[in-house]
Amino acid sequence: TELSVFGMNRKEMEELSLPHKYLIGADGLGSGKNRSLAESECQKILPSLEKIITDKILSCFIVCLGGGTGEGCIRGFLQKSVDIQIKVKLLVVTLPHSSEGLEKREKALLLLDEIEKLADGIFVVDYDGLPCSTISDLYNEADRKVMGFVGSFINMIVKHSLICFDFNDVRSFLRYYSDTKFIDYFTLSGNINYLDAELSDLQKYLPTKYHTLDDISNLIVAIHYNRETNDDIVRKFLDRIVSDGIMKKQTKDTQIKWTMIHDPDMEKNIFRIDIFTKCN
Ligand SMILES: Nc1nc2c(ncn2[C@@H]2O[C@H](COP(=O)(O)OP(=O)(O)OP(=O)(O)O)[C@@H](O)[C@H]2O)c(=O)[nH]1
Ligand SMILES: [Mg+2]
Repeated sequence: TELSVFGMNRKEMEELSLPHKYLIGADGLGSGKNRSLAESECQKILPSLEKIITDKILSCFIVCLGGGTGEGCIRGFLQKSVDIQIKVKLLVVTLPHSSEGLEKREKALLLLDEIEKLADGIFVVDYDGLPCSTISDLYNEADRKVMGFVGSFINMIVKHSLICFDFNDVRSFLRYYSDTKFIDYFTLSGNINYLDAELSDLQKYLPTKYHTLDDISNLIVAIHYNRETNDDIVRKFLDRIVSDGIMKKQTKDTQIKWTMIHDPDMEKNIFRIDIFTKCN
């Protein structure tokens, strides 16, 4: 995997200790909150983007909507990846908080609507839905959510999985049996007893604002654990949580895929369950 960052503000970019940084625009002074300036400057960086993504099977674009640079560039970036036929184009966006201005939010939602068709899967972090009392708490929580989702989704593809689960499973999760491109995600970790109790009420974790358990078309369950975990415990986990727990709760039309991933940094006998869903 490779992480690249694009921006128009030289000072902000200098603060990032990352190897692959691309400055958009000649002066490095930012967009001046001007989306159309960013849009035209963005055209000049597209050859660099093409070089980065051209041999990749998946491209994930992360953008905070609400300002000039991100909003001005995201359409051009996605269009380029459509043009060069990237197999999976994932889009992660944050939506500005109402307190930043209702007009800003409206503009961001409108843009999201317009670029939806260019992506294969979309994960949204809506700042209005985060229970935080200060802006810096909000940004930290949003950062955590973005990193959690992206880390978990990409790991599913790049890490060796113990069950026959591969890139095409992810692709079919994104493409089929669903009318929407929007992905929901939640994660839980703990020992068997904790997970057993929590998962008895799956509904509690699914954002009911968007859907209920009945209209879920598609579900991926990624289980992370340390393979040093006692075999009996793994067996008990699979019987109780996977066979009886999660699987039994799906409706008959739900497509479910699951995978198990070894994580040497995890404590023994602890499991982490990441659940990705899409709805009808
Ligand atoms: N998670 C997170 N979100 C941020 C942070 N800073 C800003 N945001 C959000 O990102 C949105 C866009 O940031 P801006 O700086 O306005 O936009 P930009 O894309 O950098 O473009 P410019 O207008 O050129 O600065 C804001 O409206 C905030 O909602 C941060 O540090 N963390
Ligand atoms: Mg900015």
